[in-house]
Amino acid sequence: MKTTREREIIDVAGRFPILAQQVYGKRLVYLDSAATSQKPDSVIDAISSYYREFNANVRRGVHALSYKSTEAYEATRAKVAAFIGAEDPDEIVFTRGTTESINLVAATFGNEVLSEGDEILLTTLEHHANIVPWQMAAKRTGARVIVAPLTSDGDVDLQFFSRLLSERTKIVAIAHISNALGTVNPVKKMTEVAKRAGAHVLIDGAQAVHHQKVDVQDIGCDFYAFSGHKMYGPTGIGVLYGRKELLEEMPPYQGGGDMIASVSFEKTHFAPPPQRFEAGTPNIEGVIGLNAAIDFINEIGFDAVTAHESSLMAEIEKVLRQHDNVSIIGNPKQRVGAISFTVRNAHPHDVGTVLDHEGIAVRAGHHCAQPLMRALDIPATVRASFGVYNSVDDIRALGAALAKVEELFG
Ligand code: C6P
Repeated sequence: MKTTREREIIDVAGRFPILAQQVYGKRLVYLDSAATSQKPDSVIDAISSYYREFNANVRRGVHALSYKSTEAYEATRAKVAAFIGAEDPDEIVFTRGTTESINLVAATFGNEVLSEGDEILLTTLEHHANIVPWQMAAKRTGARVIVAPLTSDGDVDLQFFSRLLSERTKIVAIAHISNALGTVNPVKKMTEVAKRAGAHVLIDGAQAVHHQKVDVQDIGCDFYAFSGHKMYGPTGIGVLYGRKELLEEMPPYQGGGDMIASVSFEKTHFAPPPQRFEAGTPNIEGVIGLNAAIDFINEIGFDAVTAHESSLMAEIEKVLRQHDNVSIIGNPKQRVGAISFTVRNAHPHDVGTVLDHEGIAVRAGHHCAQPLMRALDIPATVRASFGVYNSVDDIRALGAALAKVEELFG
């Protein structure tokens, strides 16, 4: 017998047309949402109706279609602000994704505040997108990157983190949730201690905004970055939240159309934020799709999302523990959305391939977190990650397929 909640979520799964297919003659079980989520019909339809009904450039035209697209574009900014608890829609900058959001901050704010001898504090579990832009900023400015280690359970060592903070720390950049281990960082607490030390804080929320309610004002961070495609929205659209007074002081990231107040060959005056950071024709269809993705999440509600996903996490931990040859990587205090494991005698890529032939999509590799893999002393893991459309049946299918993996590599 299925519980009411399971039935509800199965209904949600029906809104994702891609999930109705079979692969290799098996029911598709999609457990790779941390790489990119699937898209509900409402997101697909919103993008389609934009192109069918009101495709026009934004903020430029003096015609009906352009008014309509501009209105939809700016309405999404307000919707995103409400979604993450920002005070003002002008604190929302549309980017290509988390990677571009972090690069924007590192290249503009980073250049302004960092100088020789300053420090940028990261943690061991960061995605490359929250490492490389800071290394580049450090190289430009003479600052250096320092790293807070993890405990043996895969949590950030908070005492060590606090000890690394000093008057030299200008920027702290931390993941809200690890894409590789699912570790949830206590970002509010970490922000509080970082701020007390005088640092500015950026949070990489790529794996968080769709799993739990995020309130940037409650967290107290200066910047918060995330991607549309991991939260049931389209690829190529992302968000940078920045506190207004900081965005106002920051120089532009790219120059071009629509980010200026006036241009002459002698001098250009830049537009105020957020336009200052949105040079060129933006990803309008992406913004329209993101709007529909937020509606989709709000319709389900975070209470239902977190209840469903924590029951999936409990089930997957139980199922993985039933396999003697499977080792779960890390045992963090709170794990959300993703879990990594290895199988004795089998390379993660081989495990991924066998699972694929059973219809199960997972990610195998270093998950763009090579320093984390090095710290864990493993080359790679198999990662199962999920979204609202997954069910306990999906987890059981993974368990049955793992039995085949063990048989093959036992
Ligand atoms: N992680 C994964 O399979 P983009 O590519 O810009 O949308 O997101 C980058 C990024 C930044 N931070 C975290 C914590 C992430 O998980 C990701 C993307 C995917 O884990 C693709 S590598």
